[in-house]
Amino acid sequence: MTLHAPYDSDNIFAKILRGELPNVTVYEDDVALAFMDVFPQTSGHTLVIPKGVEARNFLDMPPERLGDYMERVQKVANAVERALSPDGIVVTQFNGAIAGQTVFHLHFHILPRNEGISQKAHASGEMADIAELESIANKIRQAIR
Ligand code: DGP
Repeated sequence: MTLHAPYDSDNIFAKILRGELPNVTVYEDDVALAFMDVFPQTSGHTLVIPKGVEARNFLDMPPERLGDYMERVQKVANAVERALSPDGIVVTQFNGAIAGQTVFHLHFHILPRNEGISQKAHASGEMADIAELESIANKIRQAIR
């Protein structure tokens, strides 16, 4: 998929937003939905996606919508920090397949990092155990402020 292309409303995250696919939600309001990544690179890997906008990537996002969305990304990152007390947090985002993007609805990754525990490969491997994701999500939900 190229960097510039029409928005595909059948992408996985659009389906999650329409309630057509399940997700383990940690936060939702009228601006953004945050949920657990089912192919987590680290324990607590969370995604934050904007609602009500057809943005494939960061470059597509209407600038006037960016501030509210980034505020939600920070809100969830702070909740992840409070809930899981990692040694560090990666906040990252990919634009275009060559850059590593695999789902073409804008999203930021929040990856808790801990000393001595390496990060798994991106968007690959085994799907996580949903009960385990629910347990982590519950901690993050309680830490949202
Ligand atoms: P990216 O490659 O930056 O587009 O990241 C897409 C992420 O989405 C990747 O870390 C794996 C994750 N992912 C793929 N399919 C699903 C899904 O159906 N549900 C959830 N929760 N995450 C998904």
